[in-house]
Amino acid sequence: MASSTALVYDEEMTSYKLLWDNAECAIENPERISISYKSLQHYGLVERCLQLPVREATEEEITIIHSPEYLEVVKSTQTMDVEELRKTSEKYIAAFFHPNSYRCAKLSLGGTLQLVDAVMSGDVRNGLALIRPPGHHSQPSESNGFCVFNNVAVAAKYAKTKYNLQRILIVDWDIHHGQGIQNIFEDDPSVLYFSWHRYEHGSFWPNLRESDYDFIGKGKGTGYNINLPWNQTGMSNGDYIAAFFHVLLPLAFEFNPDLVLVSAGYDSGIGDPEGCMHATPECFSHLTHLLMHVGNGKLCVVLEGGYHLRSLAESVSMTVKTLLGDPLPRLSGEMAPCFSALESIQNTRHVHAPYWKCMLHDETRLIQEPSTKGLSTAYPSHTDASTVDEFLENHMKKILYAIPLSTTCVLSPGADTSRLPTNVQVEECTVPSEQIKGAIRVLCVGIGDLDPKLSSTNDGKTFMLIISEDKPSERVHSDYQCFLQWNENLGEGSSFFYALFRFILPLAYSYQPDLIIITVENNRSIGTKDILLLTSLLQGLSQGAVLSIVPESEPELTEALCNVLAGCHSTMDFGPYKPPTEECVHDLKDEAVSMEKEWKLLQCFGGLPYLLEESLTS
Ligand code: X5A
Ligand code: ZN
Repeated sequence: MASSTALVYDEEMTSYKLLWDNAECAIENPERISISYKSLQHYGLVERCLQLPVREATEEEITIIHSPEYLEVVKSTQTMDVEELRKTSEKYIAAFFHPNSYRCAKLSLGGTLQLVDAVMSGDVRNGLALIRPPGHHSQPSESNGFCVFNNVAVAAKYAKTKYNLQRILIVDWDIHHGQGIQNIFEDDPSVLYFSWHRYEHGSFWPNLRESDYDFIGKGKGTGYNINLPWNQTGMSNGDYIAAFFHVLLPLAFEFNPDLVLVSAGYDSGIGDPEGCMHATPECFSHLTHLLMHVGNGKLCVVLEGGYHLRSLAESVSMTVKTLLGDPLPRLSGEMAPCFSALESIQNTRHVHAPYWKCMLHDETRLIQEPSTKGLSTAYPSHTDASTVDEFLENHMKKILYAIPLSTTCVLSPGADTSRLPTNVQVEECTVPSEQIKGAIRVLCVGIGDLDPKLSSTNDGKTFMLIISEDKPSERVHSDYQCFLQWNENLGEGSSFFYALFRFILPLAYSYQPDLIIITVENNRSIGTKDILLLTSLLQGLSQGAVLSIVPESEPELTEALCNVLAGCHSTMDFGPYKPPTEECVHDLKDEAVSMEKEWKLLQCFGGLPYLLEESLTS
């Protein structure tokens, strides 16, 4: 199994630029990728990646999506003078051509296809293409929004044909709606397209009615186009992570793609003059980490927008660092979605509920009159770019402290160690780790029947989450304790996704532990793969500090867990999707509703969030 990460970059893609005055287009400049590449060098990430050369996409590849007539137009720009270039550019919306545009667009697309080939052939596990021009706005016969060829859309069709793939997931975290990708795949159920975007009820570019949450695809593709419009600026880490937990991830795991492509625009990050959002660079580590678990880990991250140079460069670096398997920095900021984000999430969930088994038993209500409707979103026009530079300078220092991490496996004397990964240290006694003593907040996840009184404290220093077949008869009510009833006979691996994404992870991210202890009892009620997935995802919290305690009677689980803890992922096939039962969903909802005031990422359950109920009664 390939363990490496590919990086696609070529300086030649800096060889085109805007040749006349145009404030709208000026932000898409060559420095975007050269400075990002410098940042990757600065963090020592370039040499850790497999560096892939770019190549020109062939005409045949370009015309997988684009019309021959449009290809001829783009080709003809090579020999134009500035006046002709300007005239041609004006035929399209927010587009500009340079004599080198055609060459760079071919390299940009070719580079994307190189990445797809490296991932699909198994040469690498995942990778990032640092390219320009971007692609997601481009239409079959139109340049749009700085995009010439639709890199990700071509890549999806190319991969489907060449590798005979059944399903591809495209995650578009750029802050603009990738209307090009939406148009191309709107009636295609083999490509699930997810996009969040600044929308403000249609007042933000590209101002399309069909970017709203209720555009869900057409014909056979109905239900396979997921729009999550942001109706306010200033969305932060808590909003993005809530969108992943409550919208994207449950659907992505049900969809079970063979390949994940990310239209990775970093204009959704802090300081960006287009997005005006507040997500900090490490947020992209977490988004990346979560997506690394979808399908079989085949993940291609392809640059789209991103116009604040420092923010872009830091976010790109955090993405690559995560692709390489480094421990994640803690996600900063308040782990609570804002009210407007909750409304958007709820509406998107509502319109998709009829099409997805994982939402079969959800009670979702449509919010017809979002609180932001008719309001002009008054945001401080632009946060000063240099203020953001300063902020990022400090912020990155704070989050990038190095924690030397290794994995230790403690076994009873004489136990068989031959099947453990070689980078795991084996010890024969219990280690009262310094990390445990020093930890401020410990999340204990007990799988199987456990006596909650054993480890229960109510001082906030420990949180006890028990996943077992039966609810305990005697129950202590506490903000730091909860029970999740989950039954083995519901089958291995399938329906547990629901509990994982909609409950366990939101809770864990809200609590923000420094250390996670997972204990597995003999009478566990969830499957081996469930435990592995849970462990791997929880590693994204607590900078990777996870301690697992497994009964000696489970050598296979021990071996597999050691692999996960040591960062040697293996592909996990969960088999056909089985939806959660109605009982489980209702049970989980009750639990979530009782805890959402304290652990705010749990909001988004069922009906109206408590905030609204409060505002209605007052
Ligand atoms: C790729 C991308 C944005 C175009 C904005 C035009 N394009 N106002 O981020
Ligand atoms: Zn964008």
